[in-house]
Amino acid sequence: AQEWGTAGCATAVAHPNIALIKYWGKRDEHLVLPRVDSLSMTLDVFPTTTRVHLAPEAGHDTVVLDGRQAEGEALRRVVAFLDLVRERAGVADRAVVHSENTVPTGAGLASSASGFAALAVAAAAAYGLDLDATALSRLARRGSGSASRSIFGGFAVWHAGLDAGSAAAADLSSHAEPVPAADLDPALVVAVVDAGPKAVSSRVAMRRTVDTSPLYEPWAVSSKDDLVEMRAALLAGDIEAVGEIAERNALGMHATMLAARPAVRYLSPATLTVLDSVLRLRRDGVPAYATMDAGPNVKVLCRRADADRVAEAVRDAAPGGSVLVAAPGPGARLLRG
Ligand code: 2P0
Repeated sequence: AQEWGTAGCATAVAHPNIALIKYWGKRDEHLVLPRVDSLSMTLDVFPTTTRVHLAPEAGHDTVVLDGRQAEGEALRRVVAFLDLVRERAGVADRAVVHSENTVPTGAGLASSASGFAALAVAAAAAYGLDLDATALSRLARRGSGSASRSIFGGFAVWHAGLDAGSAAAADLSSHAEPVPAADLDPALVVAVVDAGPKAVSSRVAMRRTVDTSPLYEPWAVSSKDDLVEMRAALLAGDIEAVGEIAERNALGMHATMLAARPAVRYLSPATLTVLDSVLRLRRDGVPAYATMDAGPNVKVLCRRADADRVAEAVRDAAPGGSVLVAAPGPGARLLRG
């Protein structure tokens, strides 16, 4: 086994995060600069473990995802990311990357967030870059926007960053950081109603939404207010306010996609059935609030004390799916060995 943090080889683990204020839309595709600030909770489930070791003799990078050699777009994205790390480190060596996901890839459960957060931490260490969490967040962002938030545990806000000035200034200013929160003791009940890959990638969908949806700008504007209110609700430990803001922000994001031309619709009949069950829970006095990402699956925010009841209601609503209960999880970190 390698020593911890030994240059040349490193292994890191990262968890997915679920946005309560969504990232949707880029203002710079190359630098992965978003149009809006976003805020998320990192989960304690579905970690990705990634090992990077340098292969000085090799003429190309090798990327193995869940035991299968990556090709096409998936390979291209990892190689482009490693190129960025190599450029910073001044080391030209190719690498071998092994990554194991425990989340269904492409199902709107943010495997790219845990994936690029783990890759950023492992690759930086393997190439001998000494980066703090802010710099790792900035680096992870270049792989996938939402990965910037998975560098941190618990609640994190990803700053869209400066608009004026140079590209370098914008790049420097766009990273995540932890968000202060009172003890909410939250749970996130994840209802996987469809674990298959999505029809339209979030990258393509957000581009089309920004380019063609008449609802995009109004949502982006209201999202700023949502973020201000969300920060206050987190500080106050007000889970009902946190949930209400998260739910309306997510529904608004989906509205922007539905209004895109052609429409992007990730919500399925099973999604709506689960949303109905969440409404019924609220009518019965259980604070439970839904959020959905670039897929049909539903994540329900509630108090940890109510999680079993919420999970049962969601399971009854979507009998074909799988349901699990997540809690706030840790930030990305290096592993020994
Ligand atoms: C989010 N999503 O805030 C939003 C909500 C999906 C819906 O971040 O193009 O995979 O790699 O920067 O991070 C999914 O987008 O997109 C995402 P890229 P990413 O979690």
